[in-house]
Formats: sequence, structure tokens, C-alpha cells
Amino acid sequence: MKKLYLLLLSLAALQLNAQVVIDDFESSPKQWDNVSCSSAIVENPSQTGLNLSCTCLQIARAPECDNWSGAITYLATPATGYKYVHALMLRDNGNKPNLKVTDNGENLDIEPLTAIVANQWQDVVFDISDKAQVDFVFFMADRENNTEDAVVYVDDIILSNDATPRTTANKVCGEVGEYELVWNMDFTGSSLPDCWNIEVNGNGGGNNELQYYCERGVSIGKDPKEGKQCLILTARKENYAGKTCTSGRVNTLEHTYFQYGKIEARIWFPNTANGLWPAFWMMGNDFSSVGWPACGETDIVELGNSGGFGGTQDRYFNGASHWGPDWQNHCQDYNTITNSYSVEDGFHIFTCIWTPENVSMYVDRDAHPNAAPYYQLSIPASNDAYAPGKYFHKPNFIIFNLAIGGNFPGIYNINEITALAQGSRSMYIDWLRIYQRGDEGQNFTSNVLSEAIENDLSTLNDMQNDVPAATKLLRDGLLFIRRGDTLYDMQGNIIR
Ligand SMILES: [Ca+2]
Ligand SMILES: [Ca+2]
Repeated sequence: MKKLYLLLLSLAALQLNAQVVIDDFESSPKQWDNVSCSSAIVENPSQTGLNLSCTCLQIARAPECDNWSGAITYLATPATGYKYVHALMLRDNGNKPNLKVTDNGENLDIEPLTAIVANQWQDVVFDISDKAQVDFVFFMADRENNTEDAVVYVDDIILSNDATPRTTANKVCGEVGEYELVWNMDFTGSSLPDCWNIEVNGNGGGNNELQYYCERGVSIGKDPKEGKQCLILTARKENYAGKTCTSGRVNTLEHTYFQYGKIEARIWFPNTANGLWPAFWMMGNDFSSVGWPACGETDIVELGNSGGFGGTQDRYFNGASHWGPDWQNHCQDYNTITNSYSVEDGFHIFTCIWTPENVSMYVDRDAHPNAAPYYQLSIPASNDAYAPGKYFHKPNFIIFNLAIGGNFPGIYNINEITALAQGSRSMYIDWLRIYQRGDEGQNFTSNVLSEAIENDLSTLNDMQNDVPAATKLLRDGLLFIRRGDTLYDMQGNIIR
């Protein structure tokens, strides 16, 4: 019975998803690896014709390299039931844009069905109907004569059952689908805004952590380096309520929650070596009703794992996801990197881009806008109790915390927390921003107005002075304020 049910589900899913987008190389590109020579995500060199978008994939082969060059991305789950791969391509004359999608059975290049027209964007179609499944997408550029440069640009890759090349141009770069600021929290006031819950407990966070979380660990003040007004979480070695140390953990559960967007924070992490475990993360706002891990957990960044002990602790961090029907059936996925520079020496920006397709984490996108994500999870919508796609399409709330010891650092004795040998260390959060771009299904709700919007719209000052606790800032393509039963637009006009 169960098997039949799953089969029916997968058939239904197949009919619904007549096509699947592999990558458009815009806000949240997949990870693409170089093969043989070089590839990169670059600015679209010719925003004309079919491709008006901002960015695309470039595959380049130089004479000093092998006689071809490629770029490959792996699918989290193999795709089946598709007959064609479509890709927008721009190439000069002479090179061949070949494709592979699987190593099963045979290893021949798939040549394009479409006749190539040089120096303009065109939709190039590849027939994959004889392939059992798509495990990866691997494009190659090469030269017949093996001596010259070869460059091919690729964009908007989809799997489809339609052989007809696409003729409609995609989204215009800079005009459609750009992220807009929805909510800004700069911590400019003297106290923590009402959207934050300060956690008070000594339960160890489910990870045998040592601290007692209390109000004492949470404050608003200036950081000692740049003098920015920040949310400050402070870990202290001190006896308190039966524990050997105190610290801070805050969350926006049921006060500020949203689905999809770009979530970004500017954070100065403390020196974690050894024993501190700071994190910037999210969980499903249905946490109170469905529990963990059914609420879904997205760890944008966490530092302090024992894997970084011995010298790399200041640059060793990870993104992670946790989901599943219950504790006994907990599923997780993560990626840990040793960054090329320290992220504990001052402020750094950590970003999560959450779309209907992916969750992707980045560090310092202001300085490195084209860097690949350090962590990414594909979340195609699913009803499977063990698939991430069942757990990451609902509103999430934000959490900042500074844990001490426990399973992640692997330290369970306060005297071995060398980071607190001098007494205390703090984590500074300068700001938190949420952007959205109109993804289908997106939403945003908060009981506290964005600080930037409060500051910018003087016409609303009077209204904001007596905003009742129940007021919500809603976003559904527009910004509104609700006071009692009355809904206002951002100019203060009554809508209903
Ligand atoms: Ca693009
Ligand atoms: Ca600030």
C-alpha cells in the first residue's frame, strides 16, 4: 500500500513538473566545479536577444590547458522522466558545446540538436531521452583544432519534455526580480526591540551545552572596534543557577517570521578557541506545535567545532540543515570550510539566500559578490517525510546565540573552555536585514517595524508613535500597516 501511494505521488509530481530549472546563475547559483581548465559565474557579456539577465556561466579553454574545458554541477537527487536539456548559449565560432548528464551505461558526449549560430544567445537543445536519469549537468567547450582559445557562455538550464527551442527573453537584469529590503534591524535603540525573545534556561540546548542562558547575557551597546550600536551576546565564566557559566540566546519566534528571501547579518564573532559555539540560524515558526526537527532548522553559520582546534578555529565554520519527522528520524546535511581568512577578527557579513529551489550560504558577499556558496541544499518541494523539500517551504524565525561547550566543540568542563580563561567574550551583531524579490509563496510578518522604514518615512511618524502591540507589517508585493481593523498603505492612506 505504501509503495503504491509513493508511486502515485511521484507520477503526480512528474506531471506537475513539466520542466525543472537547473540554474539561472542569478541570486542563488548552484556550485559548479571546473573540469580540465576554467569556468566561472560572470556578468552576462551580451545582455541582448534571449538573455537579458545579469549573470551566466563562462567555460573557457586556453591553449595551455587540455584540449577542452568543462563545468559540472551535481543534482542532489537524480532527475528522471525528462527528454531534453535546454540551455541558453553564446559562443564564438568554432567550438562545440557538448554535454554529459550521467556516467551510467555509456560515456558519450551528447551533441546539440540545434544548429549553432555564432555570437548570439540561442536556446540550444540536447536530446537525453535515451538516458535513464540525470545525475549531473556537465557542459564542455572545445576546439576541433585544439590550438585556439574556446569560450562558451551558458545560462537558464532546464530539463524539459519539449524539444522546441525557447524564444522568449528571460528577466531583465536589474529591473525584475531584484531583492528589495523588507526589514532592517540595526539595534540603534537603547533596548532590544519587542520582536526578540530572550531565552532563559539551563537546558543545554539538546547538545549538553554548559551555559545558563539569561537576560544578563543579552545587551545593546557599542562594539569596541568600530563603535557600532549592536546586539551583544556575552559568555561569562561564573556560577549561576547551578551552572558554571552564563550566555545569551535570542529568537524572533512568533514575532518576526518569513518565507523565502535573502537573510543577512553583519556579525563580529568572538575568538572561539577553544570552547565557544556562536551561531546565526533559523527554525520553522511552527516549532511550538510540531517540534524539532519537523520544524526544519537552517544553520546559516556556526563556529567553534572541534575540527578547527589546533590553529584554524578562527576560519573554520559550516552551514547546515536539519529536518525529519521526529528525533528518532533526524536527517541532516552540512558543509564545513576552512576559509582563507579569519572571520573572528572583526565584522563579517553572512548571507543565506532562500528560494523555492535552494538554500545557499555565503560569507562577505559585499567584498566577494561572485563567490560560490560555502553551503547549499536543494529543496525541491516534496511530500516525502525524509525529503528536505517537505520542511523548508514555510515561515522561519531567526536565532542568534553564543553557546559554551557541548557536543559541537566536544568540551564538557568549564575549566577546559580556554576561550573564557580571562572571564568573558562577546558576539556583536551590528545589523540583520531581510530582502525579498517576489518568489511565489513568499511572505513576511513582524510585530516590529523595520528600523530603516521607520527612519525613512516621516509621514508615518505620528502613526508609529502609537502603534499598538498587535500591529503587523505585512508584505505581499507591497508594504502595509494594520492598526486595529484598519489597513494603511505606507503613505498613511486608509485602504480598508
Ligand atoms: Ca542568468
Ligand atoms: Ca547597528
